[in-house]
Amino acid sequence: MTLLKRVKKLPQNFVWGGATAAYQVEGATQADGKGKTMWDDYLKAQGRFSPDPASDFYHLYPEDIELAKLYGLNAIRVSISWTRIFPKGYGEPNQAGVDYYHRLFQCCLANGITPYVSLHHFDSPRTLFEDGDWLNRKNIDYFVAYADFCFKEFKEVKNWFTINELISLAFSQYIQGNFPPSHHFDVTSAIQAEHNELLAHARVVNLFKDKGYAGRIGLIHVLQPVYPYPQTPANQHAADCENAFMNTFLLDGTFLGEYRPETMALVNEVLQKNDARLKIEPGDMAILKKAASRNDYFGLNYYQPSFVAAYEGESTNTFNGTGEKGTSSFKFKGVGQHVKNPEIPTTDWDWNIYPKGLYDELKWVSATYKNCKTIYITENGLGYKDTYAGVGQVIDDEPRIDYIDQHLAALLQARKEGVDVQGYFVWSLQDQFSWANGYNKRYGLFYVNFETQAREIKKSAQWFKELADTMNT
Ligand code: BGP
Repeated sequence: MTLLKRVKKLPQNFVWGGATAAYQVEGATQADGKGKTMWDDYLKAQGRFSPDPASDFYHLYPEDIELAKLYGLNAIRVSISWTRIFPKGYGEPNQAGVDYYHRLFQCCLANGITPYVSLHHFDSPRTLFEDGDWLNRKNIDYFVAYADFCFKEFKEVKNWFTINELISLAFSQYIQGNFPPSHHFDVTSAIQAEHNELLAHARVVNLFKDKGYAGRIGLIHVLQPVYPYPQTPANQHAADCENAFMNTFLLDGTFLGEYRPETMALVNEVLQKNDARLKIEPGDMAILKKAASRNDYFGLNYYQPSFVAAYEGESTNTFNGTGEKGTSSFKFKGVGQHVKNPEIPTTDWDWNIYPKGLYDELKWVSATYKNCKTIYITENGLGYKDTYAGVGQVIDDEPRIDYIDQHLAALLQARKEGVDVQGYFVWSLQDQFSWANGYNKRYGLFYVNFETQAREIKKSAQWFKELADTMNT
């Protein structure tokens, strides 16, 4: 049966969304009292690219929301930039920032687009970052206060996410080194940041429920399945270690409120081999436990799996930030090294294209974590060098259509087998810069001409509209 026919079987309230993140789309990084994030000076010092004007969503959001509506979407993922609300991360709120988000949410609702809102998407306040970011437990108190403020203030929002992709943040900051503060294989900081962010999430969920705020709340993890390649007992063990460190530790903490002994055996092996430690303070696990059954849903981001072989040498990595195939490498002492599976196609940024990984993760999560009932795919999409075709010309992005088509088919298969997936957000709504790759890695359904800020339609947007229309007729 074709995808179109299968999509027709989805419930009318299935969520078709486009995803964004504040810092990646808004621009206006110094406007209207906004405080600095950990990125502003870092990007400048590294001479990477300017976060201004990005996709100028700060001013052009009405246009983007109208496009979303025209092309059949009924939802959008946005994040609130903490430093638009609290320029230092705490203290007095900045009214201009508060007003901006009211305007944005009201514009969404007026267009029949439901906002799904994250409180933290990689853009920690600069002041708090300098004090240790998530490694400093005081950061958690400030985050809880900021969340409480948002819940009280933005009554028009009914769907919340606390933090986006805890692992990507910790991993990029402290293992891979391509997010500030650019540490390499600082395993103690990575695992501690994971735990502290889980704690922050759990405290916010508990507050949301204890205070009886209206609406739903959850968090977002990116799941990157890990497969041994080739299949040998040693490579299987390497895959198990990486899976525990990257995925299971966080899912256990989120949905069980405990780190299972079998998970910790593998995580501890990784820690020991890297002379690393995790500090759990008295009372932490009770907070996680209380929150574990209180998540209303789970936001699952999926892009790619890793293929892994055992590796005991020193840790090293190179990062493909340019889109030149074959320039990335990753070797993590005592965990494993990433290898190329010749049967699996890759993107120009060396990301494996493997839709079955999404199916596998959906099945695994729903079978393993009974508290994880409702799932939204909150990000999925293809980073691609789209070719501009001129003003008013539709951009041909067939590979993106293929990518989304295959991943939706995996989602539908998992749904058919009983996994409760209630929505799909394509990453991304419009083109936006990529944190570690800049402006040439595009994901949008809508093309952004970064010179003029004009929007152009891509074929994938037309294709997405056909899907949405099919469902609604
Ligand atoms: C996710 C992030 C997004 C986005 C996406 C694509 O990890 O939540 O913000 O950036 O990945 O990643 P990249 O831009 O590195 O290709």
